[in-house]
Order: sequence, then structure tokens, then C-alpha cells
Amino acid sequence: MRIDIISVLPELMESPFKTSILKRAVDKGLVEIHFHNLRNYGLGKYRQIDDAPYGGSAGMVMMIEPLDNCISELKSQRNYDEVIYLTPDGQTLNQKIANKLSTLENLIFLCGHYKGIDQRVRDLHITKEISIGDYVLTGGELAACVLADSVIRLLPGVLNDEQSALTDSFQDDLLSPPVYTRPASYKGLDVPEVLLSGNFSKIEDWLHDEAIKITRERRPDLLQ
Ligand code: 6GU
Repeated sequence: MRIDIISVLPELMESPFKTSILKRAVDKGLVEIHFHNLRNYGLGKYRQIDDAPYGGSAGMVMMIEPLDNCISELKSQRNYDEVIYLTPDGQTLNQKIANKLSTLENLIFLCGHYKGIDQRVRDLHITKEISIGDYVLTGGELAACVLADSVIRLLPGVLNDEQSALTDSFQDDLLSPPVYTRPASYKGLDVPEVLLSGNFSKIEDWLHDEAIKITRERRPDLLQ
């Protein structure tokens, strides 16, 4: 997979891809991340990338020309499966979306800022708009990192067996059951007997029951 990330603040996204599992995915060549600083496509001496909105509302709007130049340049080099705009107006990210994106080859993530991008960029280039939840961030960069993380960890070879994505919360629309490790007893707090029993079918049943119980308590909406 290749992800091209367009942003005015690419430095905000460097460390996640230089650390731990995402770094290993990059080092193994399972994913390529390419940052594109929109400022390099800015207009004039001041490399302008935003301007006041027509109609006179508050805030600034990211201009069409730098964005169109940047995206068109990328598109001239390869075919992209999706051009994704990170915006609070988008569809809320969930596991199903991450699963679908993880099957694709080439993605562009465009990080929004200010009051958003000129509508014509959306009409011309954007194929998907994604939000990471109902709250507002200073820009799309952290959301782009969240989206990239959720997708990259699903690529074959990224996780090892113990970290397997198949038993994640949400992968089967259930939250995860509680987990325990040694010691079996700590200050009078005991690990549930069944987990020490060695009876794997009983353990499976117990874990499933706990997952249902927790999901019913915390996220009944997932059981609909
Ligand atoms: Cl994608 N961008 C911004 N600025 N805020 C958000 C978001 C995205 N998703 C949730 N809040």
C-alpha cells in the first residue's frame, strides 16, 4: 500500500510512522508513506494557500489552485483508489471502513485546515470524506494518523500472531472481554477460575459471554 498525505503541517505526522508497529510496517516495505507539504504549491511570493471566503463568513478557506496542482501532480503519476478528505463533516470512521481501505493499493489523504477547502476541490477530486468522531480538531493531521494506523495494522504481515487483528474489539461488533496475566492472585484479587482451568472450549464460551455482557452494558447499539 502507498499513502500520499497532503498537509500544511506534515511535521505533525512524522513520529507515528517512525515508532513501533507502524515503523516496522514501513521498514518491511508493507506500506509507503509520502508527505506533501501544501506550502510548496502555494501561490506567489508568500506561497499563499488560503484566502477569505466568498460571502463574507468568518475564517479562511483553503484555495483550489494549490490543492488542484498538488493532487493533479500525484494523479499524473499513478491511479489512486480513493482521494480521502479528512474533515469533521465526513463519514465517521469505523472498523468496516478501515477494513475496506486496507484492501486498496494507492490512497491520498488530504488534511483540512481552517474553515475547510474550496468546494470545487471536493467536486473535482475527493472520493471519500472521513471524520474520526463528533468533536473538532485543529486540523486533519491527527485524524489522518488515526486513519492510517487503523488501516496499516490490517495489512498482511504487519501484526504478528499475538497481536492478531481478528480478535479485536469491533472486528465482530463486540467489545473485548477482560484479560489477565500473572500473578493468579494479587492482594486478594483473583483471576477468574475458568481461565486457569485449561478447558479451552469452556474458556471460549466464557470469553464470548463476557464480551456480550460488556457490549450490552457499554455499547448496546452494537448489538442491534
Ligand atoms: Cl478529520 N478533522 C478535524 N479538523 N476535526 C475532526 C476530524 C477531522 N474528525 C473529527 N474531528
